[in-house]
Amino acid sequence: MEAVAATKPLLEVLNGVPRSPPPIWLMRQAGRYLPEYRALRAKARDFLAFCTTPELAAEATLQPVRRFGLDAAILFSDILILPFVLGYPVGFAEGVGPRLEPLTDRAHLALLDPARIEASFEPVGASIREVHGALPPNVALIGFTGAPFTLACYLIDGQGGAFPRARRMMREEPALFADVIERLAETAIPYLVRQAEAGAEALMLFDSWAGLLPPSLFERFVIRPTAHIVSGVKARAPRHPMIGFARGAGTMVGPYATKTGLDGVGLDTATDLLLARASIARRIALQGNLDPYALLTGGAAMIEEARAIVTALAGHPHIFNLGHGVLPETPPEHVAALVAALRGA
Ligand code: 1CP
Repeated sequence: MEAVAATKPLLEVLNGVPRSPPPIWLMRQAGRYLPEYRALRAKARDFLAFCTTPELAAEATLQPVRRFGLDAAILFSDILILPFVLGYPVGFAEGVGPRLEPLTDRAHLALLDPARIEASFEPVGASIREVHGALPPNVALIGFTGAPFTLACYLIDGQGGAFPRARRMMREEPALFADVIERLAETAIPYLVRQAEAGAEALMLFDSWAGLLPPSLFERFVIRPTAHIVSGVKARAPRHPMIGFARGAGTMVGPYATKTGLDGVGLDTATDLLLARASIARRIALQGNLDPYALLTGGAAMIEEARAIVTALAGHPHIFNLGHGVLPETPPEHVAALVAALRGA
């Protein structure tokens, strides 16, 4: 596998070296708030077709990098593309979100077929290769998937929300729930390794609903499977840094960073940076955590909040980001102003 160049600012920080100003990218940096995205999106039949057509996915990935000069591109895809690649019935309702057949039993579990990765990975690989070839030399490409717990939530409930079915299953049918988590962890490993082989230079796990769990279950369904994925990926792609984002981790963010082997940890909007910094080893990069609503509103208050984040993490390896994704109503000019202010322009 091609060695990862450590000269890109994002990769340097993930190797534990602080940089000033910090590298910048934004979760959901591609999307509906960009007019060029809306124009591109209109060319695809539906969201799944958009994600699995390499020319379209590659172009959507590159748009925000081109417009704002960000330090990272994140593959345009979705966390639910992993179950889709495994053969699970996954759909997206236009303008609403994911709609899946709710996973209720072992017959559904069998629809997450590890043998399918080999044959079905290719549109993802082709998108990554296309982006990799077109990126400016200082910009790193991030590949990703959903972490097992968050994917289990969408699979078991069939859609976003408060995930009552998943939260009952983990207590009422613990063996089935544990097997779902295990299957998702086992398949995330080759899915991420293949992304690395295709040209992704850093790998990220989104655990957007981790904050639903009490500490003992967070340990079991977030930390343990994440640690398993990290060691499995690193056995085959040891030079590819990994970032985890366990939204809502709260006081579990320290154990999440320490026990998983991750190289970087995403912090959500509610995280106190000084507390997080005190509980996380200096070698682990911290990513975050501007409130997406500060970006939506823009102006002097946004710049002030962004600078306070940079100050709080000065001297620690820091990747500037939001605490959650860009909101669709965000004026693109606010992103340009944020990047300019952070780069000292
Ligand atoms: O109509 C459209 O254009 C579809 C909207 C959309 C987009 C733009 C969805 C459906 N997914 C995406 C892209 C996406 N999703 C990316 C692309 C790269 C980028 O960041 O620029 C990424 C990284 C994701 C990850 C994702 N999907 C997460 C984790 C991050 C987070 O926001 O917490 C989650 C939870 C999803 C599920 C999902 N997919 C789409 C929607 C609307 C949702 C959330 C639905 C819900 O919970 O109700």
